[in-house]
Amino acid sequence: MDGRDLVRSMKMAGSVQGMRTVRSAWRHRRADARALTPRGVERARVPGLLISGEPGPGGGVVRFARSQLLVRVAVGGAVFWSWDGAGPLPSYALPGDGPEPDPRARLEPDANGRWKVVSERLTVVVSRDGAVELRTPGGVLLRRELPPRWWEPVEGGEARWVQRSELPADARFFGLGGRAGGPRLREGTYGLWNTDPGGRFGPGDDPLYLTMPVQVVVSDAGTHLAFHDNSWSGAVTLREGEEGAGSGHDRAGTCEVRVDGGPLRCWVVAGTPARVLQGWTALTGSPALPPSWALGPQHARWGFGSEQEVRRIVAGYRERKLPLSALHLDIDHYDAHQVFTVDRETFPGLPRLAEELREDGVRLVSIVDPAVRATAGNAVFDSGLEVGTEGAFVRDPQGVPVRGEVWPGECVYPDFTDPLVREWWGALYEERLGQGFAGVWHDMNEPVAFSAFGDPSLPRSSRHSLEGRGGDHREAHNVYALAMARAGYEGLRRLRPGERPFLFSRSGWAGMQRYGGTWSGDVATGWPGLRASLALVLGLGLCGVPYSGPDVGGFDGSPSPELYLRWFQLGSYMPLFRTHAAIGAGRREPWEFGPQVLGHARRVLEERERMRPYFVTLAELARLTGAPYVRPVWWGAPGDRELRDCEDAFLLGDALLVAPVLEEGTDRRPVRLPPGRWYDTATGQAHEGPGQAVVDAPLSRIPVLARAGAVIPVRGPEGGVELEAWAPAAGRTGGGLVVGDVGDGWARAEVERYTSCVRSGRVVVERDGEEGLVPYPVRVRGLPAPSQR
Ligand code: MIG
Repeated sequence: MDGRDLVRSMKMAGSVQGMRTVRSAWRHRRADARALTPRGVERARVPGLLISGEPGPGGGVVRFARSQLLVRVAVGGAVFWSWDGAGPLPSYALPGDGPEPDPRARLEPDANGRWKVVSERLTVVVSRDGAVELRTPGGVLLRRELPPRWWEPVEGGEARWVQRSELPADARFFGLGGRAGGPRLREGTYGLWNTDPGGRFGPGDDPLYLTMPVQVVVSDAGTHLAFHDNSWSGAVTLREGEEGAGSGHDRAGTCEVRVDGGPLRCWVVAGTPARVLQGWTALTGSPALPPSWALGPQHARWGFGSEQEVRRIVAGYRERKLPLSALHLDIDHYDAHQVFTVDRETFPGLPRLAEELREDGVRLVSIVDPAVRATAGNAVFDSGLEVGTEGAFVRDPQGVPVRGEVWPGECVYPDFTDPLVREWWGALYEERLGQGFAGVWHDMNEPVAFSAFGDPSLPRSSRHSLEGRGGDHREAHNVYALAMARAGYEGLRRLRPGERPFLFSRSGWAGMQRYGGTWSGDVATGWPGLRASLALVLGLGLCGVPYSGPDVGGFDGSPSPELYLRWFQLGSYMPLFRTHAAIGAGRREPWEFGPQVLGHARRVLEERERMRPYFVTLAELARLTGAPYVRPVWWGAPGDRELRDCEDAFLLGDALLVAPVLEEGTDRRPVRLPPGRWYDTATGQAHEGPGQAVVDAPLSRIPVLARAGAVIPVRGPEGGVELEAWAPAAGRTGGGLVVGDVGDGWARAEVERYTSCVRSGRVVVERDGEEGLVPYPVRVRGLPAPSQR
């Protein structure tokens, strides 16, 4: 037992469920002890010396004494390499068959006994001992993979492996999925095993719900993303390098990926940050476009408890004229916590309630947990037993369904890695739609089995279909939620083909964005939790999952009015803007913190609604290009080291720089500015970047700066779109993109492009094409510089 275990077992001790979690933990431990043979004696292996090279599609194969290396450049520029003959498939990250090899890239010998593959964006150089270098077309080193090392059990079984790499001394690491300690990942070891930390988490907790072996590395040499396509448990150890101040004695940054089994294969995408994310989404799929209402303010609570309470809350928003787009029902509305049921006593007329709210412009969203209570008479359990020849549930090596303790009691777990199970599960969402829900919120899908000690999930020996290949939980665990998301997304599409599904999920893996978004999970209430929630959204966005947001106010306890307000202000610039809290935690409605907070919160909600056209535009751009709505400040200037180290601000699209207040008692704060002129949107004051500015941050607002020249679509006072144009700096031009709101269907809006410039002292906005005519009112902000007037 480690410290976390101890806390967990103390929390549970005494209750009936506590007793059961102790029993369940022992049962899972025994199951693994029986089924998973200890690794015993292992033999280490390295590739050995290079023997020959053989060109093939997009690159070729380099043979070594004890392994072989496949290098393949894909169309689009991503580079794939693997050891021991692994190909890109099968993969849960890639939709379909993955990209085709680029026929122009070819393996060739170089003068020094090495082999190389030259492509447009990357040159791969393979040395005689099996080190693999990735260089820019100009020859600058981005990453050097040292020869890998395997440990193979002499008695047979999966080989573990480790891959060490060296990175430029100035490199900074980001990503690895959702990490509370980010956004910049400092020296440390980050687990690769989706985990419910239990109850709540802070910046020191790792791993969390949504891990992925995706690292984004930024250095003077360039930006790249490396993805080790392997879902087994593992860990990544990072160490930033150190520069020898011109002495020539730089210490390289290092990265070590250790995995407990499965293929050693990697994709690398390089270029500007925008190119990297575009390449990554080309590889793993476009982000699902949320329906427009999912870009409005949302509210949730574990424990609304009854229809009356739901009505009271929604009326509270209406009476105070606070915009609200969606309300979420948590597990307390289920009958005895069983998924796809409704407690008829407390929620007797859910479809009617949903309809009423709908008329008020409020959608209902339902939580969906994967675990199914294992009792005959529970319709979901009964129908699951009939799926295929062996039923829908994950089984142990003897073929008996694996049980775990979750909210409904003793449960079984659908095996979402089986296509038949996905189809069955997807069809169950019909019940949710029938109850009037407009979207779903996947929870507990790491998956969780309450456990007094050890891993709070399924035994690693549990069997999974893995698309018919067969395998165990060691391989399936990290893709469990991804496969559940696929089941839900495809089910909703089949059931309601005319509407874009709204789905977000606590756990997931590389490629998650194809089906929906995610959220912070149970972020601890407190100032560190506020910071962690920004880290999560930034990191996930860089891993290709653009739609996410925190539990505004934090999950547990009661935030101070100040903390609540600062969280509310930050959350309002995140794609998913949702207040939420645990059962028993304090309230999170904006009017529960006194009249002053209510007044400021109303302004925040109104501003979010005013910004809706911009969010709609950012959502479509994320779908098209993979660029997240919320971006690190170095997005457009990765060569600026100060920006790389800035963790307390972010860009919202190209136009806005948001500098949230992350500390108590602040009314002014410094902001690190990217190059160019930035206007404080509240005061209109101009600041010149790159550099630092100090801006006002009174309780009523957080600083938001607009890039000079930006053209931003906003909602006008009459409800239609208008363009907010910020004066370009002297001698400069600017612009912006606008994507219309097509509602909740599949129609595609055109991407309109606008430019801004100053002519005879006036700011002029024109549309590209259409003879320059702008179909919206334009409001100019920020004054042209005196020299231009
Ligand atoms: O074990 O459904 O992260 O948002 O309110 C807790 C109850 C289960 C965890 C989720 C949280 C949700 C809660 N769930």
